[in-house]
Amino acid sequence: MKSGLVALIGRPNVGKSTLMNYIVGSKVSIVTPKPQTTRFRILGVKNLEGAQIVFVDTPGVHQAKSALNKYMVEVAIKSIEGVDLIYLMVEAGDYIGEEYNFIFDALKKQNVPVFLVINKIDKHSKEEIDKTEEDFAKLFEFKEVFRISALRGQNVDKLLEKTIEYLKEGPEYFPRDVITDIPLALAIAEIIREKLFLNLRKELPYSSAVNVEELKERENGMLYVRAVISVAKNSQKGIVIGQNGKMIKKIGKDARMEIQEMVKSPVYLELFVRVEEDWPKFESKLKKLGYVLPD
Ligand SMILES: Nc1nc2c(ncn2[C@@H]2O[C@H](COP(=O)(O)OP(=O)(O)OP(=O)(O)O)[C@@H](O)[C@H]2O)c(=O)[nH]1
Ligand SMILES: [Mg+2]
Repeated sequence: MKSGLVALIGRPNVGKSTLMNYIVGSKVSIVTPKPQTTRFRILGVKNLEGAQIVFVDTPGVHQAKSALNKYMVEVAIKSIEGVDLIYLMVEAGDYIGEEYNFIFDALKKQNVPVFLVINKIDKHSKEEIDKTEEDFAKLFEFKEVFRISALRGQNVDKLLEKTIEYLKEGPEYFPRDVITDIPLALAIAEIIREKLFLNLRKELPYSSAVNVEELKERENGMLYVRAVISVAKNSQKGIVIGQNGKMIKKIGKDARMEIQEMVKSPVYLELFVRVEEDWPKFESKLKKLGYVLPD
């Protein structure tokens, strides 16, 4: 039996969560076209014959200013501590910004193999991909390099095969029927947050947090969910609710459909919008909204 932890790290939007979901075969981490979607460390378990790989999805590393952004980067950096293997994921054709100094410093501190995983090859030219590989290879000693499309699953089998080769003998960390470590309330809150990201524009997704405050199975088999969307400004509250409640209804419906699919029972979802003045700027408010560093 081989087992180990494999962390995915990289800039926002490169496709870390997409890759983890593809490998695990289930949507354990939310995905949107907007950068900075993931805010937590989320585990995804892949069971294979004779091996168990525990993937660690992380928030995108970026140049952070607000307390929320700093928290996200800290989660990412902290999440690679103690893992057995790291994938540095990049998008083909991406520029190498200053945040890479930070990423490479963190990688060097961990004395574990690092794979360069060049993603989104389905939408970039061979020249771009070659150039990306060449540029990154100058900056760090990667053990292996892969060119993949997480969206289409291209070359992911090869990546997995090599990953297993690098893992050591070890126990199963999770029972075979477990695919993630996040509790149901958080999984539901994340689905709602995904719908906020997909339906809202500009700074709104970045000013929203979601907390499930009540989760109860009713006698008729229906799951009752009460969730609070926290926004940073009074003016944002109106936008999230929308004219005649149109926006919040749409978000609620989108979320409810997906939650129902996940829990396989009817769901009654009640959404409330609360103003937590400028919450992304304050550490104390982050904690209150559940943004606590993993241990
Ligand atoms: N064309 C293409 N798009 C991809 C691929 N992988 C991911 N995407 C898209 O890229 C966007 C971002 O994907 P995510 O998986 O959320 O990226 P992430 O790295 O987890 O982003 P953060 O959580 O913000 O750090 C989504 O719209 C995905 O559908 C790929 O291989 N090809
Ligand atoms: Mg993500």
